[in-house]
Amino acid sequence: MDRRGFNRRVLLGGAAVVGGGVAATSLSLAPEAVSAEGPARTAPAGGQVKRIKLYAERLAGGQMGYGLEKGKATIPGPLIELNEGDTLHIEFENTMDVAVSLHVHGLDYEITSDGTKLNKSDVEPGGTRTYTWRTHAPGRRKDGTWRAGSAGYWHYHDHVVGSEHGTGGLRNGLYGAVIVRRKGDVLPDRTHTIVFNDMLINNKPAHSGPDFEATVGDRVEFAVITHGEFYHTFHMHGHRWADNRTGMLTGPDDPSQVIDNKITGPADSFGFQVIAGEGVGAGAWMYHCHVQSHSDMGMVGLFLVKKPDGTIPGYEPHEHRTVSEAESGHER
Ligand SMILES: [Cu+2]
Repeated sequence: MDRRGFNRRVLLGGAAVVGGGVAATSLSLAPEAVSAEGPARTAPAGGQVKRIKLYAERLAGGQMGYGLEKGKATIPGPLIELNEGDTLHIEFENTMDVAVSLHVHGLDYEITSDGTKLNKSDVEPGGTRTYTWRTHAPGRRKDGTWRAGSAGYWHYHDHVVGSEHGTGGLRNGLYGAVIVRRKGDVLPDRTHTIVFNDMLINNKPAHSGPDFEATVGDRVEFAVITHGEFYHTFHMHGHRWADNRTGMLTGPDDPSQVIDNKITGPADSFGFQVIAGEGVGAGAWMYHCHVQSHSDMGMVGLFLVKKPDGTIPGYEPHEHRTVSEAESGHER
């Protein structure tokens, strides 16, 4: 089923009538006004045991990546999505000529899945190891205090290449996003991972994106991670989000601040969803680090929001900039 088509409602003036009531619309204000109405798909309860294979591989130019299949490693590595209560067994194979590991933030794991030399949980060249990550829903402890659930925008990375902290592995591209959802969390149409890694984004050359495509009305999720030596400020043009766990307001009384710029330092991660072009229409919307010298040095990419006919007003791709990130988006 084309879920994007299902979720996308482009209303050409006039209020929509949904379920017998008049939809809350500012929809008729502009010809391209959009809404994310219609039943949003939501995350189910967790509790499943899932298994994947993951490979660490050398890539061209001295880079390294994680991949779900041999020969298909990417930077960032594959997006891993879980629901609170799920357990994930990762059969991890090291195809490289140096030891490597898998270390995750935010999830539950025993010390044997730490992914460090300290705990002898790394993987020698040619070796395999199963890492197990667990997640849990929030709940009350016996002592009456509240235990947070696992839901959030997290990430995984190598912890042994180059140094006992994986400094070389991180620099070379051994990182990826993990999203743990809570039952009822709204699911996006597509997810993109953006990693500010030193002065690069997703280890791409400066001034070369990555760019991400969407059509007006798509519900697009971004998982934003930072690695390396510097702090950055993530800014996206024309779109905003809530500074909370999901990046979305839970209702009119949600006190979360709505922002379009967020400071982020090494190993931080956050995420949010936007309705592409909501209230602003199609366009080549920049996202970039807002530390001025960093943006000037090329920490910038484009959120290419197309009209339903596929065009982007006012946008002419530069020769050096190709729309190439569709394949890295995690489509539902
Ligand atoms: Cu920066």
